[in-house]
Amino acid sequence: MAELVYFDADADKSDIVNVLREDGACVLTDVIDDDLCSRLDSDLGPLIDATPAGRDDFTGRLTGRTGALVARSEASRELVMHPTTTDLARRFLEPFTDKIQLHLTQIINIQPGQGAQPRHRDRLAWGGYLPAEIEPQFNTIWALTDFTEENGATRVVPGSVKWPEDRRATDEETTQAVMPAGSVLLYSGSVIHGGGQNLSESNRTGINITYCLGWLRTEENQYLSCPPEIAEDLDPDLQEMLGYTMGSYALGYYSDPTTVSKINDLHPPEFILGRSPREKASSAALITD
Ligand SMILES: O=C(O)CCC(=O)C(=O)O
Ligand SMILES: [Fe+2]
Repeated sequence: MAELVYFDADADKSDIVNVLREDGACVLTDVIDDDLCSRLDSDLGPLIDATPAGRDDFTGRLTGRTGALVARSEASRELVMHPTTTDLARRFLEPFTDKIQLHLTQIINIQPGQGAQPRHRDRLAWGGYLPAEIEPQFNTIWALTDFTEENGATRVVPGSVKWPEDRRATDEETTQAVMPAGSVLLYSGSVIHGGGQNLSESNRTGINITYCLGWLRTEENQYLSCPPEIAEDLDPDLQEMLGYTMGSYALGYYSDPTTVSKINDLHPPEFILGRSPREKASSAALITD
């Protein structure tokens, strides 16, 4: 029978990363305290109530999905920048990138009666063009309610990261990320998984916060979900996670379409937030002479 590994929140990070590389998923229990859980509840409750259910069987016709959590919820910013998960995200993706970025923020509220989401690999968002050796993504689903077998705890196929692309998982090879509220499921972009079926009478609410390689296009367009007039008041580390810094010497500059600058027309993203870059990338990596 398939099983996930469970860690305490303060477990050794290299042990966690090793399990993620082998199994593609694991759970950290009791990572956030009751105070943050209740601030998340009060920020997100009205958003959950106002969100319509999904448009098809993949997003779930009885599943509410709500984005733009950085812009909409102060408490969510603490999850996005949680020191444990961001450190793990960096370590996990470090073989493939200098920088990571926020890929999406999404409340996933699975309502009673919702069937299981089709199993999938999140990396297919990039259409299958990425070579198998490149792991593009590090995902978290924070449990805002308890995640139980009955209410649709995320289904995961441990070890499927190493399978050929066309191998399909059986139910015996699939387990569920059963965990108490305040815990977090960590999983890669390559592991087969999906939302569970909700046979209970209450909602299963998770907060999906995912990170990807700094040089890829993100699922949630962070510049539109968190535009400069909101981003300018955020912590610089969070601004960077949203993509408001250069991704490398060449990636991510802009020009102001209303004027041609007399000093330098190619601006780093920080310029629109009213500040200068904290560091300057070197052109050395580009040069082949
Ligand atoms: O809600 C869940 O447990 C997983 C959702 C998921 O995998 C997705 O929407 O891509
Ligand atoms: Fe997914």
